[in-house]
Amino acid sequence: MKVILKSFLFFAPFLLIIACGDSSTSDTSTGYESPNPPPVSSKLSQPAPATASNTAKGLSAATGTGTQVTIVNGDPGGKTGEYIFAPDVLNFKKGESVDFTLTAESEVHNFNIEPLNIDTDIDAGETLSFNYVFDTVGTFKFICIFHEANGMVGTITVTE
Ligand SMILES: [Cu+2]
Repeated sequence: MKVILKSFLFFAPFLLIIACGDSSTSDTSTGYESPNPPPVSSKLSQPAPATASNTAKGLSAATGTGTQVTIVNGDPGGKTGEYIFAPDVLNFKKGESVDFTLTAESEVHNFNIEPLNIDTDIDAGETLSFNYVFDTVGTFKFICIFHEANGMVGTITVTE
């Protein structure tokens, strides 16, 4: 009796291997992997289709109701043909809620207003958006930290 049990235990792993081998050759090679990945990928893809542009990391999502400002982060490989913010001069009223939409042309760019703690990178070809309410009156310089020396600077003026 013990010998039979022992031999069954010895052969059991082989039987499993054979069973797995049979079904994996009749299926595609991903047959055993497929039950898990789909839920993961569908979770990841959920936030993306919500809007055409993604929210910049660490900033508030665009409201869709504030002042809409679209800025192109230009570069020599893009339509603008130069390192530039287009537009580079913006004027707002104190308390104004602004939805920014930033598009990087052919390089990685950045949008930084240091005193307001606004700092986000924008990957090449990517569009990011965020909302910001300007509560402080003043003149604020915005820059691309990568291309400030190349002239990627702009000015936001907030008045009463
Ligand atoms: Cu740049």
